[in-house]
Amino acid sequence: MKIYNSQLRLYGITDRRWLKEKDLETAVEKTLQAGTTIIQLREKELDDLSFEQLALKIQPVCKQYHVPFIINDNVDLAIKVHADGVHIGQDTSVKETRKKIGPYMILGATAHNLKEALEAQKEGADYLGVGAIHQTDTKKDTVPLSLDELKQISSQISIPLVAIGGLKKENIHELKGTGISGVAISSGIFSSEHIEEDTMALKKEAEQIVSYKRPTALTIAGSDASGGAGMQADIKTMISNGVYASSAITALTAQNTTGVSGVLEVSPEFLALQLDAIFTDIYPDAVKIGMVSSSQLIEIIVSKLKQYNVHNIVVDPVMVATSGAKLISDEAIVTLKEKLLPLASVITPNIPEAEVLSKLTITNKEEMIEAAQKIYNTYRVA
Ligand code: 3NM
Repeated sequence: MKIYNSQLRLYGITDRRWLKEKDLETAVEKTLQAGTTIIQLREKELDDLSFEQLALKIQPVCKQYHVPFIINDNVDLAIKVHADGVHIGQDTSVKETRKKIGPYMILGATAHNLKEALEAQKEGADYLGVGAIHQTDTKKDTVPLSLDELKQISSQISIPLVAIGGLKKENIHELKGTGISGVAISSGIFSSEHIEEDTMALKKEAEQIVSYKRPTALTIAGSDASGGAGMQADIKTMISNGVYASSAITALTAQNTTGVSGVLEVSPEFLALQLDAIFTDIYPDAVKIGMVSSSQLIEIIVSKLKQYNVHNIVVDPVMVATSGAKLISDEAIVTLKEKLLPLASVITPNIPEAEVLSKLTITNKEEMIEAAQKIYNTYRVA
């Protein structure tokens, strides 16, 4: 994910027409200081050169506050200045823009109804601006959108949404329960005589109304008593990235940084029970599979992944602990290769594991690439 829900909480859209501050940089800095989470440079009256010059002034301010810097409409300029993203309206093709900017740049699109929202999502938008909630002087030709329509869009769209159009601290509360990730505001911020104070009030209101689904991930792995690897390390990683973590344990291990002193595997029946419990309740958006030491356990995992139609599967083919201990039987390596790896979207072997999987020796970067290609071709990553 290139943009988090929290980065869309208070989306500031520039407009120098109403500016009370001496210049836009000062205004942007003030609003960022007070909590705006993303900035879009939208200056409809400027020619291309002046827009570019302004972009080069505003971009470093956003960088300083670690806030995404988005260019309105001008895709070529966004690419040229290495903006974090570009936001386009209905007059620009999402599909063509995505092709142009590549997979990593943030792409926002405006949608005025469910049909446009579904189309933009399908064609590669990362988030949507949906409105107009209220009439506004900032944009004259808006299409009115009711709160019921906004709710309907958010219930059918999985990428994050921000509401837009005439939003102010006095009316943001109406948006509670609509499923949006944040509010996009231009005049409410940039026409203010007290940008910091007003930004703080807007942010407070925005925090009250957002509701979003936290991404969920499951780790199927061994327990590492010392917490440096295994499911404990996975859970820490998931939590620090804002992901809800669930876990199914394949084995208990007694280990620390110096070695593994014991392994107690769970029974296949008990692993199946854990997986049923997880998949029938808090369904994971992604699954990561780590240490699974026996064929029988791998067979259970494969059958449950198929039964519950699981996507976004990451397989870490754990074979040898960093401390040197062997963590999987030879028979299980065969089952892992034949049955589990072909289900994976991503495989993350370390170098010794990549050597086993590719049957190649890896001593440099070129050999790493060769091994990766061979593993990809051999196991036909989904
Ligand atoms: N797009 P303010 S409304 C840029 O409905 C824009 O597509 C809209 O500015 C749409 O916060 C809008 O000043 C203007 O109302 C938002």
